[in-house]
Amino acid sequence: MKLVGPWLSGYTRRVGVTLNLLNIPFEHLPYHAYRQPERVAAFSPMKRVPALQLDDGQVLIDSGAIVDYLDSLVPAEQRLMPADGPERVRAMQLVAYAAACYDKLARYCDELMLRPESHRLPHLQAGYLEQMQAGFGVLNAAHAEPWLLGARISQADIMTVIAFQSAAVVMPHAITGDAFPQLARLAQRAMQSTAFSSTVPDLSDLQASGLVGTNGGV
Ligand SMILES: N[C@@H](CCC(=O)N[C@@H](CS)C(=O)NCC(=O)O)C(=O)O
Repeated sequence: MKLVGPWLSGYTRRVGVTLNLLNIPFEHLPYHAYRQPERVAAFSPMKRVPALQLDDGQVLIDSGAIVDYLDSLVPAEQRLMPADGPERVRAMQLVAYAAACYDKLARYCDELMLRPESHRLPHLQAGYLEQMQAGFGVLNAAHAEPWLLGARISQADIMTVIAFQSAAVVMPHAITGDAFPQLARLAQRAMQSTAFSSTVPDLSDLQASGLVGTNGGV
C-alpha cells in the first residue's frame, strides 16, 4: 500500500497511525496538498490527502472511510472501533468531537497559510478557537484509563491525540496541558508507542507552511 500525504496533515497521520497499530506495511509518499498538488493529483483527483493506494491499484480517499476499510482487514480482536452497541456509539461520538476539533484547526491554519494577514478575519479565528476549546473540553472530560474507551486503544484515541497535539503546536498559549490535563496525559501515553512517535510532523514542514515561527513558536 502507498499512503499519500505528509504527517503535517492530521488526517493523513490518522491513517498512518492506524496502519502502524494494525501492523500493515505501507510506503509513505509525503506529498503536500498545497505545495505539491500535481503529485497528489496523480493519486487523488481532488488533490486532497490522505489517499491510500491499495496493492491492486485502487485508491481510497477520506481518512474515516480508509480507517474503516483497514479495520476490515484484521481479526475482530485487533480492530480499532467497537463492532456495535453503546461502546460503538460512544467511540463514534468521541471521534466526531476530535475530528470536529481538527476541522476547526484546519480552517484556522488555512487562514494562517493562505490568507494575507491584512485580510484575515479575527472574529472567525476567535470563533474557531472557542469551538476547539469546547470540543477539547468534552474530550478532556470523557477520559477513562488508560484509553478513552478504557482498556483498549481505539480510533477515538488516535483522532483525539492528533487533534490535541496539532492544536497545541499551532496555539501553544491556548491549547495547553494545563487547560486539558487528561488530553496531555493521553498524548504522552500514546507517544510511548512508535505508531505515534514515528508520525510526528517535521518542524521544518510546519515552518515551511507558516504555522510556526523559525524558533518553533507561533
Ligand atoms: N474529510 C477528509 C479531510 C481531508 C482534508 O481536509 N485534507 C486536507 C489536508 S489535512 C487537504 O488535502 N486539503 C486540501 C484541499 O482540500 O484542497 C479526511 O478525513 O480525509
